[in-house]
Amino acid sequence: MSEAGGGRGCGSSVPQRAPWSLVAATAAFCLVSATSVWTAGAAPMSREERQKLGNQVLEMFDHAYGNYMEHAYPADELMPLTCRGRVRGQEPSRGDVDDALGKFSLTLIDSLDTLVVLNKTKEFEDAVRKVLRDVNLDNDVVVSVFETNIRVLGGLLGGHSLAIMLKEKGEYMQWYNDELLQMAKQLGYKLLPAFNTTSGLPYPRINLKFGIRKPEARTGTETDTCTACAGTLILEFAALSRFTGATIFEEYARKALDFLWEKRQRSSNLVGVTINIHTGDWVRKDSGVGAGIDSYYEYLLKAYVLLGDDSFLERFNTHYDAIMRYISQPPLLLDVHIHKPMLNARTWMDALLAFFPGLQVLKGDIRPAIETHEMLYQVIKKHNFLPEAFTTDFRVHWAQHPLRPEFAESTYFLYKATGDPYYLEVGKTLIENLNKYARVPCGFAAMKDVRTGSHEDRMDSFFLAEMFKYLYLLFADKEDIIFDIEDYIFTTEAHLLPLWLSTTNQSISKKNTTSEYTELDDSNFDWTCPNTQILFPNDPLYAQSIREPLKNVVDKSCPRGIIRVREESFRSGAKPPLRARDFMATNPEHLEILKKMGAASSIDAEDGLRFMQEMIELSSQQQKEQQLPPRAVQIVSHPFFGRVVLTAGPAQFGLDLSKHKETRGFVASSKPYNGCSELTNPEAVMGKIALIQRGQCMFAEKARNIQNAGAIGGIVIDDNEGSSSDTAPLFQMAGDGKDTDDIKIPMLFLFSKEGSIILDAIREYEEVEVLLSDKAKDRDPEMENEEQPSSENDSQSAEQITSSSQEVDLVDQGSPEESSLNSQPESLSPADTDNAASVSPSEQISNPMENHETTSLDGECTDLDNQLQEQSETEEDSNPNVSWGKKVQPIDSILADWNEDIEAFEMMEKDEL
Ligand code: DMJ
Repeated sequence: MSEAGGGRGCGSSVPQRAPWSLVAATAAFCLVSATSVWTAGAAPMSREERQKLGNQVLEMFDHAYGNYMEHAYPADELMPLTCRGRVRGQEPSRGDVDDALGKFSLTLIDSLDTLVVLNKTKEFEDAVRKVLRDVNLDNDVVVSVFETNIRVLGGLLGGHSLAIMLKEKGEYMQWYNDELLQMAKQLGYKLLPAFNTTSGLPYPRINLKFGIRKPEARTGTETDTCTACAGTLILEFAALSRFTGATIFEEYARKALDFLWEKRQRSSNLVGVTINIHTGDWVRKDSGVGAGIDSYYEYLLKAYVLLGDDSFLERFNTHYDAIMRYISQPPLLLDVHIHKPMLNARTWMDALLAFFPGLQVLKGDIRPAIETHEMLYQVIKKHNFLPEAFTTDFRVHWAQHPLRPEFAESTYFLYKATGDPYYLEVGKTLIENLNKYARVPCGFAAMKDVRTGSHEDRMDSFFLAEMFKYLYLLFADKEDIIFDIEDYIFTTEAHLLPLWLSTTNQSISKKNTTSEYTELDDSNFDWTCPNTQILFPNDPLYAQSIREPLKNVVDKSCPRGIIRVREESFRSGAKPPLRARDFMATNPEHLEILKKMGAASSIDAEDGLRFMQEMIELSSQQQKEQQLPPRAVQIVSHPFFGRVVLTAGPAQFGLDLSKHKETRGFVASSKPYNGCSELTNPEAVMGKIALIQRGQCMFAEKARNIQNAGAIGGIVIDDNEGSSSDTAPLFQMAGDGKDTDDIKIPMLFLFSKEGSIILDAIREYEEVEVLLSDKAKDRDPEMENEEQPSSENDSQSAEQITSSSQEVDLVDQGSPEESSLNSQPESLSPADTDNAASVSPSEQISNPMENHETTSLDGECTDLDNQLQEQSETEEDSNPNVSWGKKVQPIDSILADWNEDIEAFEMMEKDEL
């Protein structure tokens, strides 16, 4: 999400609007002046330091954008580990994530207005020319309507908005004649068939060439969409209508919003996560402010700011009231059920909700914004990045982090609102972490696992569209930007739309359906926002005083204290209800409470329902945690210096890297490469980390052979060409069923794609040193200082690796390259038959959770439980509040017993509707 840079505030000239709209638009931005008066609290940051940080952001942007343009363009995205473009269809499918890729040079379009914000006008001019020359919007590819709208339509409109601004200034873009707008219009018409439903809610996907209905379209059978997907169109569609005079776009977007509003749950005023586009029934009835809903709320408030239509404000305020009543449990924001909003639907939060403090700033509700932001910052300090999901007691629930910008966005708006230099320090930390952990020679790589620090070969376009804008703006003074940012509103993808659109082609909105609210009922919300211009100068320590009590909320997390206990319990003085995470099957009192649940009173029944839902949640959480005990292979030699971290699977034998210090050494390929017999090149692997190909014998046997040759560790590389931890689940290498205590060296497993990064590096640099560990270590600053590679050099190196990976040479009999190419024999030898496991690991253990007992031909992949049990026990030790880790069995069996009850509850809930 993003917010209105809006704010024609603080005395700037404002088009005719209702007086309140002024307040909404400027709530955040009138406060900018607070920056200069700040005298207490966090130490102020000097202009020099802010400039230094701003320059650092510019350099980082150059590194990301430059590498995309050099190595990926015209592809949609850069793959920063392999330093090439991601072309849909040419890479293993990643599922829904790929629906953003339409073969339309996504990253370039998404970056257009960032170039202008970052004062790179010349580059902007070049980029616009490239878009006009190269981009085709008519590809036979199925794309997400939501993503195409926010990234591509929004990107073109943002580019157009700033192109006309520059043209008017008279220096740049003098040749520009609305070409980006024409492309935007063309794209708008391509998206319209998606709205051909009785509800007016759009289909989630569309074929850019064939639309929805044509047989060639390969889409149009979907029945559900997410609320954000249907409710995040109005800014782009209305801007398109108002820029072009073609009213149809705004009309369609308004109709979809009207329908969602109609379908809100009337007693809670909340919306669910997914909705049936034909019937309007809620498919998922959980409700929060993060994934699936986030930008629906954002667009209601911003539609009011941009379009000046009061009904959007009333809707937003009605929802906001419900959010603050049910979902907000400061500093947490926890999903609830739309029909039973006192019931939490989850015990974890997702990273997308990090936009919400920014939206609260726009709304003018600063206190909870400060609280939630502070909580999120502490999670970041613990894990370096915000994991995709984390529990209410701040453990990692989903460890990925695709370089999302939401937290930076909220940081920027909080700084604008409070002027508190604390938020500059937060921004500085974000910059440091990005450079330290995500920067790779060819761009910035998403984190595959924040716990290990391993990377994913992915740099999403939103990283350039949003992250760099917010970070740059955070440190910039007004004069650092060539236009007045406050004349624009940010879309959810941080694209800039001019606020003057509110008075252009206004007639469009009048004939639309939205305003059934001619008379506004103003009883359900305040018509005024806290005026922070008055608030902050009077109490410069305001923000700090709100943060103070939360200082240690993550380290000293005590879930019982944080999660809301229903008000009734407090009022009656009764004991708080039993929560699933506290449940112990051996506790007679707990068993007694369980028996009572579902009995007489409705409160008991509600407790019972919640308890069961939490049990399901906890159980799947435990299983999730047991799935993946990843390890890291970090390349530490030149030119990587620890910046490339590969996700590796552990072994059930050999040195346990989670308990011992990491192992560091140069790598050498073993001969034979499969490591299934005594090595013929012991001198080459002696004292090194041996590379061995998967297959043909047991993992343990390979380990023994390389150990006997004097290797200090081993990396087994998958023989299944193209396999990758991006698309296949990691697993543990199992022993051979015998005693494996004799194996003392650490062994890790890499899928083929990650393995080839090391093999390519050897070809390029010969001496390649790696670190095997359970968590990537900080980069080696000494080595880096010795040779600080420029982004150009880095890219060059990475490019060389990439090109060499494409021309595999087969000189050496038994070399890794050869073996890997020949690893799929046409007919299987007896040994091969034994080893039919050299089918893909995903076939062997496509879901480790369900196949704990599966043994491959390698005899390799087995139950993870024991080791993971150990891990979760360790974690429990350090966190006395987490006592459920040892209760896997009881929870499972209780769940089985209760399946019937759950179904009954679900029926009951249905009937109620
Ligand atoms: C962006 O594409 C947009 O902000 C969207 O609304 C949700 N989040 C992603 C980035 O995380």
